[in-house]
Amino acid sequence: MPQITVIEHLLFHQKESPMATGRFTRLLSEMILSGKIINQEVNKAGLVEILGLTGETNIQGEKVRKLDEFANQVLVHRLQRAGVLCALASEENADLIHIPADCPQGDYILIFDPLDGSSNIDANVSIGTIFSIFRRTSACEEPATMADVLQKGAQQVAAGYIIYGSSTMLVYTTGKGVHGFTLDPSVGEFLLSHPDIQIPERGKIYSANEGYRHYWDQPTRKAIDYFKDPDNDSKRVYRSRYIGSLVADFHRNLLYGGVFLYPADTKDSNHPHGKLRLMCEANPLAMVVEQAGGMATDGINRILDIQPTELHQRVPLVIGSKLDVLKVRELLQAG
Ligand code: AHM
Ligand code: MG
Repeated sequence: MPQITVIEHLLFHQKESPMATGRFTRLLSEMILSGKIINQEVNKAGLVEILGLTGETNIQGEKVRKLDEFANQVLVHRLQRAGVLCALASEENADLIHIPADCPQGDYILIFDPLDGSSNIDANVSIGTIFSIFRRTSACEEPATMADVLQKGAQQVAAGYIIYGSSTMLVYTTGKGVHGFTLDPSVGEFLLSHPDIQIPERGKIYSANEGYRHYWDQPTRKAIDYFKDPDNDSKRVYRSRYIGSLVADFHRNLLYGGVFLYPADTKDSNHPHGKLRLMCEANPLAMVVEQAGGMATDGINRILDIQPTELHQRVPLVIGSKLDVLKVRELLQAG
């Protein structure tokens, strides 16, 4: 396969993609550079005790930051100054992040989870950066408002993630299929390694935190039991795989086929709608999975059709192979 970088790939497909404007390419370039910088730090995570603990001052006299704070700062700093955004929103920040007055503005909005799954860092488990891109809806003269940001996922113009794993990959879509690029550390470029990813129509894997079974409602328990039942109508017992790092669980199921579920539970009073966030986790992965031929619902409704009412709203998530997501919906509707 010829070695095609992600930017070359975007430019090659310029004619088909309304997203391949210079401004979008600039936005993606900044995401890529930020991802490479974060990747470098993630790779050093195991050295934290040698190099200095978080909150302490390291040997260069600098404060050592937690990796998720570091990732957030890199993304905010670089993207605020890229000249293509009118606002950003991060899982780590309660409010919208505006563009400084001395920086040029654009009309894109970036919503992201800087380092999803970061509680797994110390165990050397794959983690990732998830991103979602919208265009503002109001006129460009005024500062962007929350109304510009609270758009349905169906309005996303691009979405994807960078996974920091055994290799580092960028997976993204602009609404014309899903493409995966693997970072070649020897040249520092993301090279096309997974063109036009398609998720199998039915998978062999289910992914859910079954430790919470006691806190699920009865229909949810029944839906999960389906995947373990040798007499189910698909006549297959699914494998259980749950890393507890959404990007890693999602990425595996995207490539191998399967369904990931994070339902509502009564374990945590903060989670009557599950734990995952609509805007920075569910929406971008829903766009990716649909573009790959899969589905994403809150159990019943399409994720991309949910009208957000607040930035950090949570949503139950059932995402993956089409027939598996449909089966969960059928079982939940049956009650
Ligand atoms: P985070 O954004 O604070 O890292 O939390 C989200 C993570 C997801 O990566 C993962 O799917 C989920 O939390 C795991 O939660 P649990 O430990 O409740 O199964
Ligand atoms: Mg997260």
